[in-house]
Amino acid sequence: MKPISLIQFLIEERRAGHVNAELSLLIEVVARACKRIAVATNKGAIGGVLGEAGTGNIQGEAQKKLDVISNEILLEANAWGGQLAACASEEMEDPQPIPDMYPKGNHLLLFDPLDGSSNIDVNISVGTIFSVLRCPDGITNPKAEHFLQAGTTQLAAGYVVYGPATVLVLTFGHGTHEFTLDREVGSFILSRRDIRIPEETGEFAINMSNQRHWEAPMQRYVGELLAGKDGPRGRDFNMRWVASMVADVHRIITRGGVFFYPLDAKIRAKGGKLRLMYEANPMAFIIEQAGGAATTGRQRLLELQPTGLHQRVPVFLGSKHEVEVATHYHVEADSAQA
Ligand code: FDP
Repeated sequence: MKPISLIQFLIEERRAGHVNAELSLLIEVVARACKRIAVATNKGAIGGVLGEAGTGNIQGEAQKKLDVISNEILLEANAWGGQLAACASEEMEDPQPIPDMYPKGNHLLLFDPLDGSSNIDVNISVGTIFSVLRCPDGITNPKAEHFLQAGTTQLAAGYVVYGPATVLVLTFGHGTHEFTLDREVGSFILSRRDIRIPEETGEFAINMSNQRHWEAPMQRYVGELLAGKDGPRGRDFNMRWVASMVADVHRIITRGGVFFYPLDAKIRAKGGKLRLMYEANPMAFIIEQAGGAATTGRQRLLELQPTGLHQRVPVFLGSKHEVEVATHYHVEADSAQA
């Protein structure tokens, strides 16, 4: 079969009425920026891009040089295209308006420019996560409040993993599709159409070092997985934890599994570890479109009404059955306490 490039795929999606010209152009621009980030990450030490930037982001986390470089690449690529009203990023406190010298569009773009960046110096996969929303009607200078839309309203979401291969996974709400970067040709080529995540799985991902801080229902759920064949679940489970969310999610998209970043006593005051608007929501959209499930442990992630641009939430996502079991344990424990 002849390879299908991202551009061809986007034209097909336009013909099918799944995207309009403006959104399809926006995705092309984001994909092009991600190719530049792939080049920067691939250069590693010889590109002089590893190590700390010596600055902190708005969440008080140390920024890596590549966090800053990736953020600038995405902002610069998206400023002039005419599809956006504003961008928001993990690396910036407030949304960045489109400079007055460029035409404005009616989309809002949110991104985590380099997720898992604490892994970059040790040559483990990192990635970019993005989400596209519609700019509310009549708003020409969007502020943070205009981005606070539930995940169900996302027009598109995607991530790019910079791993042994550079891979883009994308949804417009009509299935989840994967594209692999052909480095010689310089284009993303469709490698999997309409991905389906198996509903059952024997593989889970969680940072076990937080176990003593978890809530009781999480202790119960993971305790049962660890008990394996002899426990109440009656089967053995295997654990995989990359500590780069994009890489963990990509494994789930490829062979099933579940990923948890639950609430724990250490992060309770912050609301969770992962960011709703540019990590949890786009991943939840991608996972649901591939037949998986995504919750906060208590409710469907995509239905959560955001209260802040950098809001953090607990995240449970992946193979449907396991997400449902873990969520059920939390809901059951809450109602027993009520
Ligand atoms: P990072 O801080 O390196 O960007 O998004 C945050 C994230 O990585 C996820 O990719 C990853 O799953 C998680 O944090 C790991 O955090 P901990 O090591 O604190 O568990």
